[in-house]
Amino acid sequence: MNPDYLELYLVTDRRKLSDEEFLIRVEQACTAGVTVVQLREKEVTTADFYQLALKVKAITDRYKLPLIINDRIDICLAVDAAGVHIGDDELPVWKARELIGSDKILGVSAKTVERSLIAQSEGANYLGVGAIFPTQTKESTLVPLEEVRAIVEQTDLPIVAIGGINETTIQTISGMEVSGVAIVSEIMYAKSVSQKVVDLKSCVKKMKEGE
Ligand code: TZP
Repeated sequence: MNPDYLELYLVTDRRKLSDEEFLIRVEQACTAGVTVVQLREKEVTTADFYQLALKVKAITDRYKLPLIINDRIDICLAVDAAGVHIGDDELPVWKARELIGSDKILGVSAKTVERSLIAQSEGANYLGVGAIFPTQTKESTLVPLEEVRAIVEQTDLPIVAIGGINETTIQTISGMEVSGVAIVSEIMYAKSVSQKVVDLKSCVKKMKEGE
């Protein structure tokens, strides 16, 4: 996959929003320049997830952005999303790859070099590494920055850093050679989603230039 798509990776969260407000915010983020959207839904029926995925896909299609579905391979296939992102406690990576086929994007969460190398050998296209900073969004142990560095050095896959990323914390990973950052709350619950995306994009640019 083209690692440029990982630059500013929006992971959605709908818990504090009405459906209407949620879709407006996703669309604002797409207009302002996120490079990929992951639909992440935890407490939802399959029927509702499917309907929501169709609506979000209509938005990402308009902006020619890839839509990645968190965990649910069935939903990914049902709406013909660009790919799926799986965590530690999901199917083995090779089985997920077998199910989605060779054309779809497979993202895998990894906290260690060991898990990253397995994901790489079993068919992942990119790694989501985190949480690298404390976050309220998900209960997650922190991945030390030395481990992030080791994963970057020892794998050939593009890496997206996740967890507690904002305009300040992003400076800490400057020059680390990650392909991008994945963000939930800082974008989804921003006062102005558009302005936040514009500001974060300029931070990501600096991060990639090592400033
Ligand atoms: N995986 C690791 S941390 C995290 C996920 C989904 C949540 C990141 O959320 P936020 O709000 O950007 O800190």
